[in-house]
Amino acid sequence: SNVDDSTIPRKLRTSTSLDLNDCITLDVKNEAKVLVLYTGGTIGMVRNAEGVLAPQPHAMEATIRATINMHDEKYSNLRFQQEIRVRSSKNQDPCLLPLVLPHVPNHKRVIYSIYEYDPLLDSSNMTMDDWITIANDIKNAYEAFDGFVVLHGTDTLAYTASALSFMLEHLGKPVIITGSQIPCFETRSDGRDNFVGALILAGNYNIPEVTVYFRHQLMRGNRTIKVSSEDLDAFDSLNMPPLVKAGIDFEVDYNAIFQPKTIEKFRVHSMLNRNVVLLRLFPSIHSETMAHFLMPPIQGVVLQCYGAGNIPTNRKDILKHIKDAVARGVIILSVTQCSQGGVSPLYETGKALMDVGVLPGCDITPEAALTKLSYVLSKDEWSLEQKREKMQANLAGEITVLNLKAKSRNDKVFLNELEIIQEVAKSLNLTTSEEVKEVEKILFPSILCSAVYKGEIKTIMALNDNGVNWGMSDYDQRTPLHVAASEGKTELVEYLLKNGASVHARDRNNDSPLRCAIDAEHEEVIACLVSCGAHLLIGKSELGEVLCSLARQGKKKRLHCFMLGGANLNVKNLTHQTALHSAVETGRIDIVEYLITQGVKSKEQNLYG
Ligand code: ASN
Repeated sequence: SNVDDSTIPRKLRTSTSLDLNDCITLDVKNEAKVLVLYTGGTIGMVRNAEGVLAPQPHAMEATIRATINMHDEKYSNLRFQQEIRVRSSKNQDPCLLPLVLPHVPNHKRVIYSIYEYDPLLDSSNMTMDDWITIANDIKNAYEAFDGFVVLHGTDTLAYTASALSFMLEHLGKPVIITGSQIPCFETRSDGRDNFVGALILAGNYNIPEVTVYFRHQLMRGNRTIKVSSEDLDAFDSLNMPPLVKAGIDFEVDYNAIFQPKTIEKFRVHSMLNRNVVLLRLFPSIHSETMAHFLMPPIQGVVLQCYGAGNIPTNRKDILKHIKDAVARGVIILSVTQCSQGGVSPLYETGKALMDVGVLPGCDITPEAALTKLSYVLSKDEWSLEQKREKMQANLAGEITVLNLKAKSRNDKVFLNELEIIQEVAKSLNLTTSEEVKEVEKILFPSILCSAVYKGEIKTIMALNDNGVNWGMSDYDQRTPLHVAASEGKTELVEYLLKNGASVHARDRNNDSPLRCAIDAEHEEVIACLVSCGAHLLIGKSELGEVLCSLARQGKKKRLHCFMLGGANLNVKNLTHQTALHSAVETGRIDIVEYLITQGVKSKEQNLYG
């Protein structure tokens, strides 16, 4: 070329660049799988011929693959080379290998796949049907992934996040919704950063909620509102602090994470009632407008009132319309027009509404109120009275209810165990409360695990009464539930699950509490965990390998535990061998008998016929 060589800095011309990727090592145990549902939005838009932004199909994934901080091509090739070989041996076209997020220190490798919706939508074009599609897609892929990221337009993102928080019942894995204000194809895009943050969080942090990740904050989805159409800080959660702040490190507020209190499997409620309306009061509103909004087929109304839930009490016509609608069985929920705070019966003008049967919506957002109403009204199995009760209950962290159980921090001091923290602080000459807090943060999870290990019921209950979050993990990323499962303490497993412990948490070895219970052969614990939705997350051939090896060693009870944990005993290893092949080969009659009574097919062929 004609480029004058002297314009290139000397250092660049002479140095041989060091390719760090050549030093890549696989760490299969330290991987997390995330499914990305790409529904549309600015994040994947380009300007069309008229100069306006519109979704661009089939463009996002290629761009991500070519972006070095979003995809590690070398790791993916090395990790999935077997797949490449198998496909080429079968003369199949080479497939697109999974995307791999480059290494993030102290975090698992995130392996992810993007499932692109057709058509991609500007979120203003989305409807309740799209929420149902997203919910069902998550249901269908639930067991195969550790977490989910939904790429979504920002305009109606808060509605989708709120709706999903109710529809994904007993959710045990993270579902993180994100998008961007500037398309990811543009240099200044905020989309890449939002996307990467969401992937890391979905694969690494045990936050089993529908959340929104935007501009370095992870917020509870049903608390979020779009606050700006221009700023990159487009979302806020004004009535609740964020669950995670992403600075140099991810700072997780474990105590704020919503903890489910039931032993139930994850399921999707895929029906919504569309006869709902959001009505914002304004001075001098027509009586007819009001009446019209409350008319059949409307069954639920979110009434955005002034300030702390006030309406004009001098408008008897309005109150009469409301009273008549409530009498017809319409559920009316009052919320505030303010972006922060909620409704409270502070004023005469607010009490008047309660007197005619309007329900107070506390500090719920209008988006969450509308979607909650739509969800609750679609539950045919609930009576009108039950529906009214549910509207006032905290279903998915959408309203603030005072936790009477959670005592003030000072009350924790009476726990003997916490004296350890004071002792350690003293011996380290720590003086400031910040330093002591830091020690507490490090020691607390280990104290929880140790109390469970020793079965100190009184301490555990006292910790629970103090509002502890059972999702905290020790230095090995083991949660108290891992410990209880390994030790076969069924009652404690049940207690922890009923008090919010996460059934899908994984330790440093990538083991779940279920895997711990299987390896320690605790049948009762396995049954309890399975009833809460626990499942094995292990590839078929890897499972085949484990089962064959157990059959060869004659480990009948362990095989049985795998079966109780959901394993298919017919599964094959890489050489197409089943546990039954291995048992026959090694002459383990009792294992052969056991496998056959479990319905294992005896006519399967392995690679050698
Ligand atoms: N109109 C876009 C959407 O909601 C806005 C965005 O994503 N920033 O799809």
